[in-house]
Amino acid sequence: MDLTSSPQPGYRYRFEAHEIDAIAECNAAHGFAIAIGVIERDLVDEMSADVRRVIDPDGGLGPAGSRYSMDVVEHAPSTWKLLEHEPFMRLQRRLTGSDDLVLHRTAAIIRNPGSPGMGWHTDMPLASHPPRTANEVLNRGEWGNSLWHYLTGSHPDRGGLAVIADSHRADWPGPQGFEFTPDRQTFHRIGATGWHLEMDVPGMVPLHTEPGDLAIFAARTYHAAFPHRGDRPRLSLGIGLRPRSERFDIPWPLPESSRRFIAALPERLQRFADGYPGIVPDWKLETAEAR
Ligand SMILES: O=C(O)CCC(=O)C(=O)O
Repeated sequence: MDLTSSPQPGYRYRFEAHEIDAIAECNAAHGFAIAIGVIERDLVDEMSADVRRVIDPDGGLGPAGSRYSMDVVEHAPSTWKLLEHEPFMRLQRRLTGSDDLVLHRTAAIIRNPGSPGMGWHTDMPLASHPPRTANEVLNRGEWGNSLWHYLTGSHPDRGGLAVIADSHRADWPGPQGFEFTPDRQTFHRIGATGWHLEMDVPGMVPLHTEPGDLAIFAARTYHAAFPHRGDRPRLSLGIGLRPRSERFDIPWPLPESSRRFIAALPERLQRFADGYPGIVPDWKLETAEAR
């Protein structure tokens, strides 16, 4: 199958940035949507420069390499502009159903040409109680929609994102012919093990976006990234907010970098940092309990 031309669902999932009700309804019904032209080119360029500076300051990430920042908002002042960017915040408010939002989780990724992509998974697997990892701590709420800026665009031949339509439902049975791992983080062909790395699974929708568009998917939606067969680094950036009304206990002391970020954030944006958890990526419940 030619995955770059792809099967398409029989409904519209690409919308102009102002069609916020349609975007929210598509995301609620099918677990994903694309918002076109949310961010202006100047801001895309500024955020791209910040992502490069934060993740790969000396350009040392080698061929086929991938690298993440798990706290990009703390180090990338251009991303603070999103907090007062009305088209972006209008979407965030509509998707979370709240007018009073707090910064929750941010990430950025650089994938170099030749990188193998990422297998199918959900960011919200079945969680243990109490949460045992930083991921389980942060990815717990139904409000946790992902809004990703693919700053260099999302294209199936250049490491772009794909989702599985309707996989956001708690009772989604998985693709036909596959079975879930015990925590449902991923699935594999019946009889196989590990993460399923091939992109071609029933319900797969490759997302085509241009710089300035947003790729949106719901908390449980299964997604994957294509291998990068292009010739330039792929940059992406996700900024997640949560409704302030969501009770949220932070099990780690606020990291020093988070404190510095909060101190540097302008007064008018301070409300977004009140309740920001930062992240301690290698936090583990068992280590915390043993202390
Ligand atoms: O690289 C991508 O576009 C996908 C990344 C991803 O799925 C993740 O970090 O959970």
